[in-house]
Amino acid sequence: MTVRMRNMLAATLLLAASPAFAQHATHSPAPAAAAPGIVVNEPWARASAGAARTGAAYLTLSNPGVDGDRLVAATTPVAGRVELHTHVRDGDVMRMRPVEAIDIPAGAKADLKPGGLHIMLLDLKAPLKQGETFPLTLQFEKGRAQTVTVAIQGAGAAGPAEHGGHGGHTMAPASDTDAIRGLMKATFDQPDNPLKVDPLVIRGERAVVGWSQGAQGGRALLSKAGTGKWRLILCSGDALRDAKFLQQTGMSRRDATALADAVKKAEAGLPKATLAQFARFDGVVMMDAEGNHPPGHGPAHAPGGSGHSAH
Ligand SMILES: [Cu+2]
Repeated sequence: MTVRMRNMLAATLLLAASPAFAQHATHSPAPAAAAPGIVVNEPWARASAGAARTGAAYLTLSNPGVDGDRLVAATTPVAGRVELHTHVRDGDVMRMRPVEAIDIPAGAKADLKPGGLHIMLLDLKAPLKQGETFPLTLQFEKGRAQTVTVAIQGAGAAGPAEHGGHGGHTMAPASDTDAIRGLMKATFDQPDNPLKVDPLVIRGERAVVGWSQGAQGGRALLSKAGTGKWRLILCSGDALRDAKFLQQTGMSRRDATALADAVKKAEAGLPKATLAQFARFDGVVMMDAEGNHPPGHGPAHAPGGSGHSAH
């Protein structure tokens, strides 16, 4: 993950400056066109994470007619490829699997939502940015194709209403745990390569989390000092179990020791493989105040090389 995370962060900055996506921002977020046949409601997508080349779109398909129909394909200019996916349980992990079509029986509806059926966007041409929109064309087996405008919500959004307009509620202030997990996921999670954040150790205004993503892993140091809002300070490996290192990040010796001890205690029962995964993150990658990797920052990320896709 070292090289990948570094590149992901660096690529985010590059892509953020790319105008390729701006054209889609001009589409007004009009409600889905009403066409005979299937009614499409609340198309939305999550902002893509970092330089992830994948995203997912969600919506509700209602069939007021007397004949069943099926969504058989979708296309969008923002993605090189689009697939229809579902999630299937594999042990205690949810995995995505392509499906040939999504059934919308007569008088019924199909809900495409996180953790279930979704429209998978592959080979994204630019990151999906919160607040922007993009067109998505849906092909039905019987009804005519419809193009809808997909609104991009925050990376951690759970549904289309989170950002208002539909009487949606404002999320209650999350607990520290939820806030940290949400931040980590918003930064690094990918639809087809979910990030696992565990264990999560909080001591005062600092936190150390272990994370794993596929075969990769590491630890992250977070702080809410000053603003009261959790932010990522740096990513590293075993250094974040080390009181001396923590002290170098600006903690008092006492706090650093307490945090390091708490991390060791929280990780005591973990399988060796997991600990080895956390240790795999070599070096230290500093984040700026927004949790982004600073451009051109020091030797920590210099040898990353190019051409590594985050996907
Ligand atoms: Cu998928």
